[in-house]
Order: sequence, then structure tokens, then C-alpha cells
Amino acid sequence: MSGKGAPELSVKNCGDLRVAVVAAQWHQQVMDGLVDGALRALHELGIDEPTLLRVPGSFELPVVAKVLAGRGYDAVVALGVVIRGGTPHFDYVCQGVTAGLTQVSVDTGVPIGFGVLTCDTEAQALDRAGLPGSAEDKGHEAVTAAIATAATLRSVSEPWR
Ligand code: DLZ
Repeated sequence: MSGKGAPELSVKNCGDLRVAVVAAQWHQQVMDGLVDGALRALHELGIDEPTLLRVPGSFELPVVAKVLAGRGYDAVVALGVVIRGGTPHFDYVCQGVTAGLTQVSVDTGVPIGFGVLTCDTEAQALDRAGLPGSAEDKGHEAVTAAIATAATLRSVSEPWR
């Protein structure tokens, strides 16, 4: 998968949305970039006081996302990075977090921004972390996607104008 083909999303009038970010802690330099990118995106959208929670690893993201989705947040953004090692553990963690976050989103109707990098190497992760010199900014992208989706859901829950 490449970042080529990503849409230019225009999200407006969403400063009142309640948003939570939940971030894993493995691979600190990459995580710092993802969290900074997410907070920057929220600031650009006029959301200056998001809830920010930390979990140990990416595998713990879905349970916290589920509780947050049940507490009135309009969108949750999950951030993590999983880097392939020499055992199948990578596949289990990636599958668990991906399926878990998908289930939370579909079951609760709350958009979950998927800002979880699944990379073969740390260099690939750094290139997507929104750090100086990175080619991509996946924390920022995950926020924009979640908020755009929350705005879409809000537009269909209000009387048609
Ligand atoms: C155990 C583990 C490993 C090997 N690698 C990562 C990783 O690259 N990224 C990540 O976010 N978490 C990793 N973890 C931790 C698991 O996500 C989880 O926290 C532990 O298995 C404890 O439940």
C-alpha cells in the first residue's frame, strides 16, 4: 500500500466535536511523531483539548477505543506502530489490533481513525511518522479521516436541509 491516491479531505465546522486519541508506547521516536501529527491536525481543525490516553502496546488499543466510544466521543483516533520481528508475533498483534479497532468502530458507530503503522523496519515507520524528513504523516491523516467521517455521520443524523 502506498500513500499515492490519498484524497484531499476538506473538513469544516467540526471544532465542537469531542475527540479522543489513544496511543501505544512501543517505538518512542515514531510514536512521538504520530502523536504530534495527530495533535497538530486537531489544532488545525479547531479541536484544542482532545483527550489523550496512553496504552502499553498496540494490542491494547481496541479495548480503550471501545470504552471511549461508549463515553460520548464523536471520534477516536488510535495510534501505534508494530515492527516485524523474527517471529509470527507481528502478525498476531497486527491482526488483533486491526480486527479489534474495526469491530469497535462498526459495533459502536463511532469512527476510529486507524493510525497504526505496520512496518517491516523502523526506517519505514520513521518515514511515515510525520517527523522532519518523513515522507508521510500518518497521525495527521488518521485524525483527518476520523473527523471527516464523524462530520459525515453528523450530517445524516441531523434533519435534512
Ligand atoms: C510484544 C510486542 C512486540 C514484540 N512488538 C510490539 C510492537 O512492535 N509494537 C507495539 O505496539 N507493541 C508490541 N508489542 C506489545 C503488544 O502490543 C502488547 O502490548 C503486549 O503483547 C502485551 O499485551
